[in-house]
Amino acid sequence: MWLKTLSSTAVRSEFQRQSSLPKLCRTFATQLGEPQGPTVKTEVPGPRSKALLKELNSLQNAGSVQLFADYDRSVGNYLQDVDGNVLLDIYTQISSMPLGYNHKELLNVFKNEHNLTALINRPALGVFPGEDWPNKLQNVLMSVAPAGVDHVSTMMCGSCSNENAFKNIFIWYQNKQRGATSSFTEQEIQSCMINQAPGAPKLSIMSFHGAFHGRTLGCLSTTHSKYIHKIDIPSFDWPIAPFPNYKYPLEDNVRENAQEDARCLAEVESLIEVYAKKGIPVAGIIIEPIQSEGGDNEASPEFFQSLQKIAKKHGSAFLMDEVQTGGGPTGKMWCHEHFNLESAPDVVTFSKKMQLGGYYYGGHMKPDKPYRVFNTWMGDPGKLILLESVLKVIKQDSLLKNVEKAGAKLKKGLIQAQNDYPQLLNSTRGRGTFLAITCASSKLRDDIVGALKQKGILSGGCGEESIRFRPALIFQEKHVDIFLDKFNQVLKEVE
Ligand code: PSZ
Repeated sequence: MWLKTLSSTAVRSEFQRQSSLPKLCRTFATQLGEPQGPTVKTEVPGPRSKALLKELNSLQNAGSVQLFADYDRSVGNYLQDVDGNVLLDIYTQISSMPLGYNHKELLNVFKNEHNLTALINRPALGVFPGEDWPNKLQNVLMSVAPAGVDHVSTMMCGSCSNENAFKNIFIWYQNKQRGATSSFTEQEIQSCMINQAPGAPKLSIMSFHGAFHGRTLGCLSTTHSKYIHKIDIPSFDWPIAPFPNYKYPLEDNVRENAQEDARCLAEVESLIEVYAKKGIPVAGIIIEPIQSEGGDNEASPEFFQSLQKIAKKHGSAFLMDEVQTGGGPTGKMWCHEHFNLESAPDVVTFSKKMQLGGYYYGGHMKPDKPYRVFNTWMGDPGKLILLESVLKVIKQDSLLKNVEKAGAKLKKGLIQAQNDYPQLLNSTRGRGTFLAITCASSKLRDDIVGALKQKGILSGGCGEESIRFRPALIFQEKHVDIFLDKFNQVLKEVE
């Protein structure tokens, strides 16, 4: 009908040309192998990306968009953009693609009709789960659960997982206070409805400076990486402790860094006491095993061990946010497995590489009544089926070993680059391929990330001055070579 409104035949024939183009020319990733290396045909973003950006900007603020991708033609470690540029992707959709683009196993998942029905008939899992849901949770999510946690609740995204984990912690904390009487008082029931104590108690979640735990309203009170995430949004008065700020290389600064741990831990304990006195007790402590958005800040296993002890001593739940670190990029399924904790964290949240959000928790944290942690979808079986295949490939192809191997080579290359250009780079750090390097300034970091993109490498920044490495688990030594070659070209140029 709307075609009739196109008056000129020229416009009509252009429309027909464009609409037939993709059908005639389209080659899908299924027919393509992974490219040998990046190819850059235009500046990035190119003209087609820029035109689409204009279109999108008329509908929303699209200022964060870097380029438009052609997901039909992206393969493995390579993302193809709409201008035909092929980029080696070491950022992978903010660290959320475990097997890269269009992995064969994942393309096959929905060829199975049973799986397809799970995708189409998205259930409200809290009320009408499918017959195989308990079995899938057991065989997929619980098969990779961190040792010592035997429960799981699925959610939609990272923020949603932390948000609900906080609620779960508050419920647990209040039930502890009630002791044997698990029923609510009339006063609690009445007061919670008007946001007042005792039904809506003053409780807090302790977080760390530099942390990122999501942008939803509760999570945002524990996020402290960039002001733009927080400004104009009301926040809870919850305690914020210092996160260790280490000197590198670690092996040359053992004593100073141990002192730094002690300083931060003392502050944690003092803040717990201050907030207890203020009448806002710390019900839980949330921490990332490596602060990701905040700049890939690491803390030692000893720091985490002591922090867990402090949490236990004060009756606060210990929540590990593995949204970015989880799913294998550090060489273990969960980064906190590197820390040798004396017992499991009370709660571990996940999302990103795990395909769906959620949190693992110990049985002691299980809410006592239904409907207390609840929403419509409570996760997505379609994503769990994808995760099932992801985990199968991780095992079959020994991808955690691959991460260690590729990561070791990448780390060695970064250390070499920092030794070659000490005026530009320092503080190479991280585990597996979850690595970062600090640049001499914010501007230099942005220049390097920008120049890498023009050479066909899609990387990302974190913190003020760092470049972070977040390749897929299928990133191999040959990809490291390609990256290091381009990286060294860029360093020569910006020197
Ligand atoms: O700017 C943003 O909103 C970004 S950039 C990277 C993230 C978010 N990461 C998400 C994230 C995370 O890294 C950690 C440690 N915890 C929670 C989240 C929130 O996950 P999403 O974005 O899925 O809500």
